[in-house]
Amino acid sequence: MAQDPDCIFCRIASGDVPADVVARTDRVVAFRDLDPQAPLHVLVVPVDHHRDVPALAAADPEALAELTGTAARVAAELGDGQFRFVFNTGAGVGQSVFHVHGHVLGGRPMGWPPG
Ligand code: IU
Repeated sequence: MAQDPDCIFCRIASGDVPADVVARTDRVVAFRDLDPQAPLHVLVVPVDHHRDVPALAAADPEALAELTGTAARVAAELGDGQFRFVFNTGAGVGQSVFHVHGHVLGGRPMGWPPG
């Protein structure tokens, strides 16, 4: 499905719902997370609707590559270029919005393993 009218990230990507957009290409949009967990916390999403990162990789690998490049560009332009890139995949590990989104996190030291 290209767009799901009931999906909040489809609506942000189309501009229907406002967000603090920091980067945009034809295929992907990056916007600041509403509940930031680090000084830099941006979500990078494809414009088209895919429920999670494996689905995006299978359907449109070029969009996944562009999403990754956009994450790196945002981290370089808004931070120091170092970033943690997280795709929660499944409700059991914390995915709450089922439109694939990569969390770009940076600007503070981070522990490992993640909680
Ligand atoms: P998760 O990996 O699916 O749990 O991440 C969803 C994120 O989307 C979470 O960090 C929310 O704060 C964020 N978010 C947002 O930035 N804007 C929104 O309108 C909604 C969620 I809904």
